[in-house]
Amino acid sequence: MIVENGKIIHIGTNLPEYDEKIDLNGKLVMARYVDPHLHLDYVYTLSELEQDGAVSGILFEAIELWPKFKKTLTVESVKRLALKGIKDEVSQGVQHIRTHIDVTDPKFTALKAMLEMKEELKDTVDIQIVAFPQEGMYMYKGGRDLVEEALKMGADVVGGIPHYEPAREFGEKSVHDIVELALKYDKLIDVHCDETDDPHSRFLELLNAHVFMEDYGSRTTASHTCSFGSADDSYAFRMMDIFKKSKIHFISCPTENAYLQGRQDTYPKRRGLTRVKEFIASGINVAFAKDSINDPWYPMGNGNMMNILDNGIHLAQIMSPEEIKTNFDLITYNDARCLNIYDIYGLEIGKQANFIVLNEALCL
Ligand code: 17E
Ligand code: FE2
Repeated sequence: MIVENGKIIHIGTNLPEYDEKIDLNGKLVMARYVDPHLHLDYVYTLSELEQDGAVSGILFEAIELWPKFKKTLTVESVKRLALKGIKDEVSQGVQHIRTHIDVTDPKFTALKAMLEMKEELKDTVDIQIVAFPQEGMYMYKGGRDLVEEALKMGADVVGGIPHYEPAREFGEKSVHDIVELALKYDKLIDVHCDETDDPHSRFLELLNAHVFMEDYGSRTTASHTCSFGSADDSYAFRMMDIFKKSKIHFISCPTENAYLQGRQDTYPKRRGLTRVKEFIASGINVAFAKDSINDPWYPMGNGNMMNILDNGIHLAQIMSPEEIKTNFDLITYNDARCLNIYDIYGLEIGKQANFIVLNEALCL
């Protein structure tokens, strides 16, 4: 590979002589890891803020606990803990992070911290910020307007959490708001969508229909979509036809949702995963993400994307010889598509010369 001015200009075996040569001794050069969904304002808050996390392990309990944590945050504390999380990830090969930052806070403490960090760390890691209303656009008074303000302050992506709104109608209203705000401010969309086992939670259907009609699917991601894993097959396959048409992206957080979902099932217990295998088979873009490191939702975690991939391919049952060939894409190329950075990303001529080198050679 020949690199010039930060770009890959040549790939092959018969390369011309060049000024500086680095021999990697047969090690494996890989496209950089991408973590497309991480809550950097939450990382390490569980241990460091000395509060209790969700005892039940149920998502909604953790959301109810969060305001107690949030009250104690300062710009400095968010930056200190987020930096720990970023170091965990960057030291293990992650060079792009999309982070959901809670903006249901009229002081925007976490957002201010993250906007500063994005700028300060821009030579080390690329950070996309989602304006995420953790406590809801309507469940939290004025939540929708706080999202709009966060976009004006510099957030890159519109977030939402329709399944947490107090009634279906308000969840639907929030989906309309999300798309309208994205169009108004020319932002990407990434929604915490149907993060529940309830098969009647169908905000994904509305989000997808909306972005399909606006021709905005390739700039939209639906995160979690756990309930789609509980949906009836005839409904699911009909929906997948329309996902394909809209070009919407999906992000699954396999370790997080395996931990959080299925909690009110006795047996059989659901795995909390969306239909990763079927999305791949249907040509719908799906990527894996971490979601949490040591927060009220999830006590464990580190920045190792290979751990996410390992767990994810087990839970999604994607290990046939054909599937294994594209498994790495779930923490690299597919994630870059969600982030809309495909024009600069990847081991190809003309792309940014950022990549990782693994010690082990790959045996296929
Ligand atoms: N917030 C949320 O709504 N869902 C999650 N899985 C996390 C935060 C980690
Ligand atoms: Fe999340």
